[in-house]
Amino acid sequence: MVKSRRDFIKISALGATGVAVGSKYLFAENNQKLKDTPKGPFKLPSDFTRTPTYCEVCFWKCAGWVYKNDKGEVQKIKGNDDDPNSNGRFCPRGTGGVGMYNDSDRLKTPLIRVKDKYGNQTFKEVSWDEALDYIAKKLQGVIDRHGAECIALFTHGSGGKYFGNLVKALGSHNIAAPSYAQCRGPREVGFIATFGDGLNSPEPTDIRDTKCLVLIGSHIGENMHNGQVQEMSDAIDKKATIITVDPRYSTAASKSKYWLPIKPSTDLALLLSWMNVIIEEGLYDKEYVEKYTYGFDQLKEHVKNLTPEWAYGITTIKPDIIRKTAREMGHASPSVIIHPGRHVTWYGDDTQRLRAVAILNALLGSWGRRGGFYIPDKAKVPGVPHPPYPKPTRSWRDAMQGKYELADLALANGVCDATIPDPSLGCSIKAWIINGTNLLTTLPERQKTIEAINNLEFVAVIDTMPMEITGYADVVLPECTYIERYDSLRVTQHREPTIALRMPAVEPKYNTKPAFWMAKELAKRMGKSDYFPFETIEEELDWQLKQVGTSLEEMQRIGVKKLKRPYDDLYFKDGEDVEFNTNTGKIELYATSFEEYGFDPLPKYTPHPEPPEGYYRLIYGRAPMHTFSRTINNPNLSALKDENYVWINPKVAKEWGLENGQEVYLQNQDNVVSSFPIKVRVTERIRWDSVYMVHGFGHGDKKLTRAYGKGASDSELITKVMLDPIMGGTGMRGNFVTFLTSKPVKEEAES
Ligand SMILES: Nc1nc2c(c(=O)[nH]1)N[C@H]1C(S)=C(S)[C@@H](COP(=O)(O)OP(=O)(O)OC[C@H]3O[C@@H](n4cnc5c(=O)[nH]c(N)nc54)[C@H](O)[C@@H]3O)O[C@H]1N2
Ligand SMILES: Nc1nc2c(c(=O)[nH]1)N[C@H]1C(S)=C(S)[C@@H](COP(=O)(O)OP(=O)(O)OC[C@H]3O[C@@H](n4cnc5c(=O)[nH]c(N)nc54)[C@H](O)[C@@H]3O)O[C@H]1N2
Ligand code: SF4
Ligand SMILES: [Mo]
Repeated sequence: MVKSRRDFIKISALGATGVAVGSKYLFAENNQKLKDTPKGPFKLPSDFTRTPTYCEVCFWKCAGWVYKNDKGEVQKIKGNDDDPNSNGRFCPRGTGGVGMYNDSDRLKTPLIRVKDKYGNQTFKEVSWDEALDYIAKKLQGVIDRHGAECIALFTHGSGGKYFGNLVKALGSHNIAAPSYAQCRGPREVGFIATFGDGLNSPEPTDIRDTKCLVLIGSHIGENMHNGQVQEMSDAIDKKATIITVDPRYSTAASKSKYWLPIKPSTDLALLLSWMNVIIEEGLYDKEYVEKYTYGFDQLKEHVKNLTPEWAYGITTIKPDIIRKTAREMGHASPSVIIHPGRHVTWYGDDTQRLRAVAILNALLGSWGRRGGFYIPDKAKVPGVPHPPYPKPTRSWRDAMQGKYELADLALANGVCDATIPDPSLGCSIKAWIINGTNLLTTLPERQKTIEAINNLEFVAVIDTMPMEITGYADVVLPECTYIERYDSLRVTQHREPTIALRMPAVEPKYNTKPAFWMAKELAKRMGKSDYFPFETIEEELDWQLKQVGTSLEEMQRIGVKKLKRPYDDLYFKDGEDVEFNTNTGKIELYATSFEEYGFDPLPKYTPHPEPPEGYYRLIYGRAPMHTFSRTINNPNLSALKDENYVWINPKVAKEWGLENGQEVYLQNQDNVVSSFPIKVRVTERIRWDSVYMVHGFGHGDKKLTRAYGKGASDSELITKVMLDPIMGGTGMRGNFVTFLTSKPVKEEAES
């Protein structure tokens, strides 16, 4: 096996020595006076105290400080200046995170279902002991009857680490997050096939020093991933060329030299024609391609006829613009980034589209180069010692019948499939633990998710809010918010490795608890205490931190610890020999691993279904002040935006007689009608063949007093997926909608 360059990077050495402290770390004693610490850009009263945290509003995981007044009340959350993910500044959602703590609709105490099995939140309030005993008994029952392999965990968020430890200790490896097969999975697989390395998070895009940034869908500015938004703004100040490819005039498009309003679903044709121009006009980085890549001749032959004129007929982008933008990239090379995007599960051929993105970056020599992609580094913090996990004999993969072997993480949709009984496969999954993921709005094909749930013997949900998913739980465990708890250390990659601490600023409100405590209590009840060797999370964190030369006491004071990179190796050095973690040890323009598995080693364009007459493609994205469905009820953030709109081109609006602000219901190709109406926004900023809406709205639970019935849910209308044959991702942009000016009578009679 050929080693990747990153394998040679040694464990980061920490300078500081640990300060020994006792085993109790009560947060109240560790608050510091603001006057002892550096001041931020604006002044807070000097009797304010602060405690470190990292943000849980999205998964960029910015590190910051929670400030309290002299009465001990939370007042403000701000970034930590030493944190590379935030550079001391939080985005609007992170600042509004305090609303999550203050939300009066929060889950307040453990709940056990009392009647009508699924969908409705009919629960009785119970004590923690009752809830935990009940879960332990139910899980043990599943293990006794079917084996531990019939337990699955869905998770998105910090507590997943502790529930993951529990589930693995019980003997199951069915642990899936929607941030893979519903998000960045195809990108990781496409880049691993090309460079031998994925991108992970935060993506190592060297945006601040780039000369040319190409955004294909990635709507940075609405997608508020913090450091990347800041770097794009720096790049614009430094006169970088921005090229945005999007059927919608996004915020990023408005900052761009070129906006390419592509016909949706045709990006792969554009990417291939860019390769054609870059190769034909000799704009590629010849030395780099010669030294580091494999398969250039095959690629050249493959794109020979895929000219801008060919692509024009498919994408509607003029040949002249395709050539001009290709030359912009060529002239900026190697300080150019064809941005890989993040939510890339669009049309089912997503891994191949992302392969094309990776190939283009390789041709332009941007991987490992300043202004392209830097080589990230990450602190090596040892895990807690525990006995080996039992080896499962089965997993969700058995239900895939040999498909998706290139998926490097579990598929949330795969776990769902493995829950729907199939007699040919033996046992299906029988119990779900769901932590911090609102599966009904997160997974497409809601009917399938419900069908899977209906086949389960037991569902436990750990959440902070009464969301759609808690309605399907047998037991609901209320987690305290991130402002009220410790969690595992934040260890993310960046230009410099860092460690960040989250600690409680205040005691948990209501009868809520942190995930560490819940998982440990369940482990105790199920005879798995050995897997949680520390009595408290403070002891566990302190032990871990001491292994790397710091301590909980130091981290409580500084929040973020910056480590030194062991070598000066942020970029490849001129002429340096590099081995890549691929079969050939080279950057594979021609993917031998795909060939091995029977997939096209070079990406091919194939057309996708078009909307039927009177229907429009449903596309979706982000609003700067919201994260998925989790923030819609947040009092601070719903005050900024409490409903979404459906963007419609004026030509289409005229045809349908629709006006700005008018309410419509959306009906999709499978006759599914949105539960709630959505207001029309007539705008030239969207192509005539598509409509656009922000994801996360249209909540159907009345317990969410601010979010209930506001706007419409894209998730409900995504009843059809285009599966990625390579890694099983769920392409979600092949759904088409039409407009109804009133709700169909039949639907009303049912509700
Ligand atoms: N404010 C905020 N920021 C977030 C998040 C959030 O919830 N809120 N979530 C974070 C997460 S987890 C992710 S994965 C990212 C997602 O953010 P990105 O990876 O940037 O998302 P995209 O899938 O690119 O989708 C949005 C854009 O794609 C365009 N689009 C639709 N169809 C097509 C097409 O066929 N071709 C092209 N070229 N463009 C198309 C849409 O018009 C829209 O502008 O955002 C992250 N940042
Ligand atoms: N239709 C459609 N589907 C999508 C997307 C889309 O744009 N459109 N985007 C996809 C992408 S890119 C991603 S990454 C995923 C995101 O998927 P998810 O992360 O599942 O998104 P949310 O809908 O925000 O659900 C989060 C849940 O976690 C709960 N929660 C919040 N904080 C905490 C906490 O501290 N502890 C616990 N225990 N629970 C907490 C919230 O109340 C909520 O129920 O969705 C994917 N699915
Ligand atoms: S980008 Fe915003 S929401 Fe996401 S972690 Fe950072 S501050 Fe929080
Ligand atoms: Mo995502």
